[in-house]
Amino acid sequence: MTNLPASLELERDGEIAILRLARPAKRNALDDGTVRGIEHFFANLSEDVRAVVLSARGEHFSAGLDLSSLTEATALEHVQRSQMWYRAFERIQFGSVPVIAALHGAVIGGGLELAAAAHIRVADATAYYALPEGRRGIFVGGGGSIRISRIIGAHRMMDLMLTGRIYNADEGQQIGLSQYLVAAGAAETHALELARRIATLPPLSVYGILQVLPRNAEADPATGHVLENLMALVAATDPAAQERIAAFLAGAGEKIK
Ligand code: 1HE
Repeated sequence: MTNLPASLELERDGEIAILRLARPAKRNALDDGTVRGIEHFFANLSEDVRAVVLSARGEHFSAGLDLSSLTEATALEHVQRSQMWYRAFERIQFGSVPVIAALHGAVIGGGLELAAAAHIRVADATAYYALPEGRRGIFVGGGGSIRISRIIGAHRMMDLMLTGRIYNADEGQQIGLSQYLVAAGAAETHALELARRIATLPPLSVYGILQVLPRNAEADPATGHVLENLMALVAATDPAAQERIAAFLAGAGEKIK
């Protein structure tokens, strides 16, 4: 893919794309060019990409919003920046492929908002999480009040923002900020292993999991049941599902254990 800013680095590993934040001298602080680049990348994914690993160069995943961008912006420019962050992160969350974030070191502010847009988060033992926005006199602006509060609960998010509390990697794992916790330095490798496994899923299953499931989690049960039912019907009649079920019944399919 062309048109990525220097702060982003792309690598391909078969059907997996690895997108890395690549501005370690600034602790991968997210400036406008980087967020625009993330939006562009996810909006223009090649059709042969089946999963994305979102990782970072250097000691830290991301120190959050590039604070230098706040110094001379008007209110309108702030609103426009937030709109850009929303577009970029929605592209991740509601795009066509699963995104696995590989976290290490600082996962702070907008960096945590970015990670929260991914479907799976793998953290290594060096990861830590903070939302210093409150203490800097600002507020989250990358959808964090929606995504992060849904992952850890609004009361925990309030604590992070009011007190400047830092969760270490173990604590982050306990409250669901990460779904996998691995040894220091192993997050990207583990994320890649998961991505390879995910890449073998039939596309209609992936569609249901990425598009229907999160919307149903917010839906009223009556609507949710109808949508679930329709999705189940569409997936089950797909040849990919029929082949897998037939293979299992013939003793040749994948076993759970
Ligand atoms: C930055 C940023 C940044 C580092 N914006 N330039 N985020 C924060 O409040 C976190 C701010 N950063 C830190 O607390 C620390 O940098 C770290 C704990 C992440 C890492 O510490 P350290 O000692 O390894 O690095 P450093 O010496 O603090 O920073 C190295 C350089 O990166 C330095 O620049 P230099 O030119 O002097 O070398 C820092 O200025 C620069 N740097 N972090 C700009 N964030 C959509 S709304 C979301 C709102 C938020 O994200 S608020 C949270 C902002």
